[in-house]
Amino acid sequence: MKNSTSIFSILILMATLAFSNDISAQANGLPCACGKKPLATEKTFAMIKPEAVKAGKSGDIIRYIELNGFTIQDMTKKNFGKQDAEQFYKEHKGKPFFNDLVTYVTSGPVILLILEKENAVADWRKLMGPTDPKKSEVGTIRKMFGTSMQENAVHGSANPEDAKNELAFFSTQKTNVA
Ligand code: RTP
Ligand code: MG
Repeated sequence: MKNSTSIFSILILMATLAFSNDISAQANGLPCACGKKPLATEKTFAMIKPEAVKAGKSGDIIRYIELNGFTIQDMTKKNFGKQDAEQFYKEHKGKPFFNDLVTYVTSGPVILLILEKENAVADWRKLMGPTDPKKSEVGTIRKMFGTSMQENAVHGSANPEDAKNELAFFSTQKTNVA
């Protein structure tokens, strides 16, 4: 009788722990094993741009990224060469700001990141805010850390196709130690 009571108590304890884990996961906005299918995560590419790195803002930006539910899956600090920058921003070749953009992005070290969470590509663009910090909403990174249309603190992949290409670009940058 005593044995069956203690087995029963252990079962109750296990069920309570499982239930409370689900509750705390939900309270933190994290995916939980609540009997539902776990949410699929997605990866996106991010970059902290030279003026933000130079100004010592990268720590605050990374903290803010994590506070918004992203996991830093990988990260590296790099100096972009001219060719890398031209290749990376090739969609803008021929636009009036292209040469300035290449000069800017090669002006100092950048921090390249792979971010992971469900809906990472769209959510990261949302957290960044629009290109012009003046048009960005309160709470976006560009509003808080950007200073001009060009010096807007961060980059993010525009869509899942760009994310795929830029994640591959990250791998080449990480292995290519300058
Ligand atoms: P990003 O690619 O860096 O995430 O920025 P974005 O999508 O918001 O903007 P995009 O049109 O792709 O422009 C790339 C970067 O070029 C600089 N820019 N300068 N002076 C200008 O008119 C101008 N326009 C764009 C910015 O650094 C912009 O983020
Ligand atoms: Mg862009």
